[in-house]
Amino acid sequence: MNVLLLRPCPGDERFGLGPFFRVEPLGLEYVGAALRAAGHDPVAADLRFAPKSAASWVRKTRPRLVGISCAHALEFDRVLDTAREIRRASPDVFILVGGHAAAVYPFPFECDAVDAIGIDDGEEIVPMLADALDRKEPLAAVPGLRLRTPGGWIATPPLPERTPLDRIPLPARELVSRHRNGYHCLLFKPVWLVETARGCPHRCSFCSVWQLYGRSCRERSIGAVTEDFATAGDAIFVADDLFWNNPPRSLELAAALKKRGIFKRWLLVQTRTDVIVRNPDLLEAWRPLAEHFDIFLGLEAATDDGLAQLDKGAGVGDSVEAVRIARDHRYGVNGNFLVDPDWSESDFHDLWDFVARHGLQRAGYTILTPLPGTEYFESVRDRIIGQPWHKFDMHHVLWEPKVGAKRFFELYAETWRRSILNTAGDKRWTDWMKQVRPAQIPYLLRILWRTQAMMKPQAYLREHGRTGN
Ligand code: B12
Repeated sequence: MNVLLLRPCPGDERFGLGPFFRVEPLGLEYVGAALRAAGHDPVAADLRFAPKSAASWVRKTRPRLVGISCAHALEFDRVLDTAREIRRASPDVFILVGGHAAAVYPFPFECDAVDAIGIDDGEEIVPMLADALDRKEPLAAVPGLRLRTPGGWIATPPLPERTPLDRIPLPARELVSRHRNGYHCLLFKPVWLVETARGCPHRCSFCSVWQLYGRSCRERSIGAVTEDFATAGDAIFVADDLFWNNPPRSLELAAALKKRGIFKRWLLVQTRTDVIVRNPDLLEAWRPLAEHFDIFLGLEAATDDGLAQLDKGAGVGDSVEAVRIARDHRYGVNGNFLVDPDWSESDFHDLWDFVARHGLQRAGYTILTPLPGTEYFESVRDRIIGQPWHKFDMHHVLWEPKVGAKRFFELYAETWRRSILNTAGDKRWTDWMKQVRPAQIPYLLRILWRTQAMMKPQAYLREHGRTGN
């Protein structure tokens, strides 16, 4: 069966660094590999690149099934627009929506433009759905779906067990290879996205990952990951929710990669502070695998109370020590703090002091946002009625901040001004220019130009007042 897999354009990317971290749709590549293994014929299109019209892809590929991916809640409206466009172009095609945000919170998609929503990983359910459509079998027997029926939306039975990641050992990267040069993370281009494990055992209140996967963690085999690293390019973003979660396995993986002669220009991984504090040997084992090695750390808060309120399960002592260990091992440390709309002025001052004291100018700041699929979302439901989905990007506030919108955005912009990205701060335009090759200057200028908006309270206030897209 011809199957069209679509990665839609996310829409509003006015804030944040989304456009500068454009990575391949790895989930669709695994789904595509699974469809191929089942004898189907998938085509994948990344609508962030031309041709951007979903309808033109439908006309070109004549699919019986279209799968649309939705990783982020901020994309809900765009995904629905894409589904409607396909419905108009080809009323009989079966339209399936899936991906993290759709699986964890499928309800916005329960409408006529969509036929089913995948509420689990796609490697098993998408080929089973394609088979059932092919054989005209009842779709209610296909597991892991919310399904539109003449009597309304129903849930099909769950998968008997979580899909083992080695069921599909390697993604079908060739499905989007025409876009490879468009995939980049800041100045690293092209970039490959690689997954070695999925899930997280912790229970941070703002995160929807553990809630979808029931705090489970699945790993790919060392052989599959080594092969993936060996065949991917020299700049890799590791998609794992929690890198180094299983220390013995991580050491084994580092040894296998070293044995295979793998050395990359750039690696980026995401992990927790307490994982680093408990396992400095892991940082030592992994560091020789890349020339530049960045760690993205969820620092989240500047006080133990702040961390406890987020159910982080680690303290600021861990943050400080993790940063020290990572720096000692020559890792680039990029952290993120969460700024709560319910903060008072003193909370901002605590954050600024912490950042200055520990030299954390490379950190970023996002607004604590109730993402659908979290208990936090359920607990503030009444405060966010009517908020458009594009505002769930962690750069908007969804209710009136405690100190008032105007003051909140002044303080938030002031927070960003303390970051390395502030070209009026310690690191000037000219200092940035000196660090890059001449050909990279126009792109760097675009990044810096865009990030300056994050330091202007008026820019946020304008957004705060907007209701439409
Ligand atoms: C890579 C990534 C990014 C990248 C790239 C995204 C992009 N725009 O290209 C970057 C760094 C830019 C990014 C940014 C952000 N991200 Co992000 N990101 C991820 C991450 C870590 C990995 C996704 C991935 O590729 N996983 C590996 C693949 C193999 O898995 P998968 O995509 O889930 O695919 C499987 C299933 O979902 C399913 N599936 C996928 N597609 C389809 C389609 C169909 C039809 C079906 C049936 C099934 C299906 O099958 C696949 C195979 O099993 C996820 C974490 C996660 N666990 O999802 C967060 C995550 C999706 N991001 C998140 C967030 C919050 C953000 C930001 C808002 C963060 C911020 N601070 O600004 C920004 C938004 C950027 C923007 N404007 O778009 C949240 C989303 C929560 C939510 N409910 O909305 C997540 C879940 C992280 C978290 N712990 O909370 N992100």
